[in-house]
Amino acid sequence: MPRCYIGLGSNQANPVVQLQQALKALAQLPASQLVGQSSLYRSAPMGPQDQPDYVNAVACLETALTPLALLDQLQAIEQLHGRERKGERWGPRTLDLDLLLYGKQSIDLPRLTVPHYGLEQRDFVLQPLAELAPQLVLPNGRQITDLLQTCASHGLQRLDLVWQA
Ligand code: A4P
Ligand code: MG
Repeated sequence: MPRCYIGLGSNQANPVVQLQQALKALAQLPASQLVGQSSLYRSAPMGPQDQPDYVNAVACLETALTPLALLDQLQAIEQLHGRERKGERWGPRTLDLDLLLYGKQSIDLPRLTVPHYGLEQRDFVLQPLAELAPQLVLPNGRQITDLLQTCASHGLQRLDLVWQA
């Protein structure tokens, strides 16, 4: 089964609890197995600055779901968490689940771009990914650890908290 990486983010309604519940939901997805999760990280907001800090993490799934079926499942979990799409780019959210990587595939569909478009520029994605899979190489041949050294910093701070599915 392909190995997939999911980015989790929240900056509203108790972000740590949001991510904890999302991890449990990911562990219960059909035809899938949760095989890893990074630490939780606090980060300053990218985009509008008049919003709370985020908590971010990355989870790793092995799944027999197709990429679009997995996206459907991720969006259903977001909806269960009261996510409202208000249209403000990079605005605050209770829960954001991004499909970062799906095996070694590159996907370019109207609803789904993989690798996720922001992956290479975001330390709050790259750092937890590097923690989970330091040897990871993107479909374009770039190494996670190399990208991490050149991307902008959002003052990432690893939280000393245990979270479990
Ligand atoms: N979509 C296409 N590709 C994907 C993919 N790989 N994974 C489509 C998930 N969705 C994908 O998503 C919009 C559409 O993208 C979906 O309908 C799906 O079909 P969305 O979740 O409604 O949009 P969004 O997340 O509000 O927009 P955007 O621009 O993707 O937001 P980002 O990039 O996720 O940024 N600061 C910190 N520190 N930490 C954060 O986590 N997050 C954001 C949101 C802003 N600032 C942040 C953080
Ligand atoms: Mg998103």
